Amino acid sequence: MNTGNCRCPQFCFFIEHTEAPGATICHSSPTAFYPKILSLNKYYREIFMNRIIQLTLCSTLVAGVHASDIEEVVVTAAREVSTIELAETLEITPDSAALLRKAPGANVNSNGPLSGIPQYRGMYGSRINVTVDGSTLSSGGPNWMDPPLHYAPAAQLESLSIYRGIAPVSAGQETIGGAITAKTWSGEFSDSAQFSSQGRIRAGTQSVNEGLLTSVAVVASNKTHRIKVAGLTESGDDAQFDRGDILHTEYERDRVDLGYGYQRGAHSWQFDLAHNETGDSGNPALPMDIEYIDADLASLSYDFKGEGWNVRSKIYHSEIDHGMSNFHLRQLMMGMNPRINTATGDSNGIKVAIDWEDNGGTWLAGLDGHHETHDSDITDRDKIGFFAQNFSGAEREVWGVFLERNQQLNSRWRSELGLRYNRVTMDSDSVSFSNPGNMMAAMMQMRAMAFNNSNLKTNDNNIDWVAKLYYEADQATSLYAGIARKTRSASYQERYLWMSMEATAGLADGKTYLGNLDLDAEVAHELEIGIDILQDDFSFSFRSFYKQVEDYIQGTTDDIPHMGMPAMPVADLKFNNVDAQLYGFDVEAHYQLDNHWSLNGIVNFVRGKRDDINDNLYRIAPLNSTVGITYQSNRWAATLESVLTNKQDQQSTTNDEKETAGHGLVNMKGYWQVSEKIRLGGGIDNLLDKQYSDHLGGYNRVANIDIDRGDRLPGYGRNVFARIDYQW
Ligand SMILES: [Cu+2]
Repeated sequence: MNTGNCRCPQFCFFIEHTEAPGATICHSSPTAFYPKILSLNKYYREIFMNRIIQLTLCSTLVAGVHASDIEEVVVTAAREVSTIELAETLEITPDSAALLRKAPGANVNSNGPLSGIPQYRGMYGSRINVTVDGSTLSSGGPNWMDPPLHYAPAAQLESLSIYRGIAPVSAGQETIGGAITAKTWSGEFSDSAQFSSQGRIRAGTQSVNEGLLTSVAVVASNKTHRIKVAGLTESGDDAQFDRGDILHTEYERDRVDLGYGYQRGAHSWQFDLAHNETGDSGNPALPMDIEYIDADLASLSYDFKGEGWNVRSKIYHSEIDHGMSNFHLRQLMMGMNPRINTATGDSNGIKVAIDWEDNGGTWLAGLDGHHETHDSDITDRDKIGFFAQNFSGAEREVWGVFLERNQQLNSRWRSELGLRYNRVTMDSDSVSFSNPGNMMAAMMQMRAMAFNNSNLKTNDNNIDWVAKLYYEADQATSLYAGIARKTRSASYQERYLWMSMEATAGLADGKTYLGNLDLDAEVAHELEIGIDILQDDFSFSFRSFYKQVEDYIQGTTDDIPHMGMPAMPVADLKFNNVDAQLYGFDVEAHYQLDNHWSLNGIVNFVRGKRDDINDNLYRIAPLNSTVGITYQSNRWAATLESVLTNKQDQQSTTNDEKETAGHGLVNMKGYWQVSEKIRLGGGIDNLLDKQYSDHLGGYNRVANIDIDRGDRLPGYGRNVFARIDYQW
């Protein structure tokens, strides 16, 4: 093996003393390790990443390294981040959130094919901080038909990472439920003044919904400039299951991206533009379907690498226009009015972080600001005079400052300490309602007036802190313990939903909700312990957590105004502060049987319940496991996978949640590396065409002879997929 001019002796030692195929280059800069390791097979990469923990400080101190690169390398090493490398996936799923099931503790609340909402250890939605290339995106739709990962199509990603357990305070502003970072593939600067090109072309198809995917990304770069052009088009028909079609799960999305990077000396700049057009796409678990989502995204970042200190900064902007209806895809339900909801969501943000090092470790200090504004208007196809302002100029602004310290206490002990302060300011414009000739109109107008006359502006001052300790017991074993306080202020839906609606950021429980101007911020205290074992042919990583949440925001039947009689409340639920706790564990293990055969497994368990009353939390993933056996040869590999999901009978009574039966699925997939540049991949999901329902998949809201309304939506039937990747 070529160990190049590696400056870190331990690293060279590792490379020289393993037979890791593909580990041919050791760069002088530790930042360059990361891309190179991708060429290793997964097993060796795991070992590699774990070994890096031993040279954490070594790599930190050897060269001026990017804070985030270090963080990524180091935390992966410590099993603090689960990273899914998209180049290694074989699926053609349009929904990046669905890929999260590969990471321990993670799952997805699925409301439609492009609308997956990440769930991590029982928390989801705005409780999880999602960034795409460092930008925080606020969904445009009040029901999160476009969750933040909607703007990170799987085919364009380089990696999707989720912080394991307690996220560092630097990972995002509000990380009470965790933090996810999606990274788009952007190519590399080269070493010479000559321009050369790199590219990734991917085409795929699948049988379950006649899904098609074409994605092209081309980069021209030299050592100073890097220009990227990328395009994506994907579509699918309604998906099938054992007994028929799942109406409406069709989708279509097109996207173009332009990027320009410039680096000179210690300075680097990156400017990115993206335009996303999502067309007719179903959301069978929600009351409406997507007609369009037009989004423009822009960001500019500037980084400086100094001697022993670095600066990273970014500004970003996004504008989202979204239209949906309850009649253009699905059949209008009897007795319902044909309604059109148009919504806009704009967000702006800034992030600045400085890191520097001293003898004992690194400091990271930062400032971030994020501002979002939302409008949502409802009109009627057949009635010109009908107009309801669901949200009007609903604003949410968060300013945060943080300080983080990573310290090597001695050869065995390492710590991470973090402190963050967030100030959350929210406000809303006045709302209006008109429905000429309708009996209820006067009452609605009175409620709009009462809302407008309320004090709509609120402030929260939130403090987060994190303390983690790692102990390396021996060469192969390390122990971990962490405690944290994390906060989250109410979303604009939870606060400003003045008219009773299902606009709940995708809860999909079929309930109408009212917002609450008096909501306090959620405060979670969490304790987490873990053990990581890493031997040459065996790795095992276990985490157990307990989280107590004060003022958890949950819909309850308290304080709902009624229409003259208590038996006639104006909404099913109103957002209120309650108390909750979540606890559980997740495990990831790998066993290399010999040079070719390996076993991989994940087990996830979480329990979520109310503390103030005897009830469970809503939409919590049941106990589940994924076990795969892989045969890996030089040019091809094949995996057979079993996914077992337990029943969920600890469901929320408050949300009238239905229990779900357990099920088992068998999947298989594989690839053939035809040449250095061409790879063919494919597989069959749900090989046995089993009929099942995912507890996180919601209930059918669409007229469909194959599925009753109100029944749990079935999972997709047998799906044969194939994909070709061309990379240079
Ligand atoms: Cu929508």
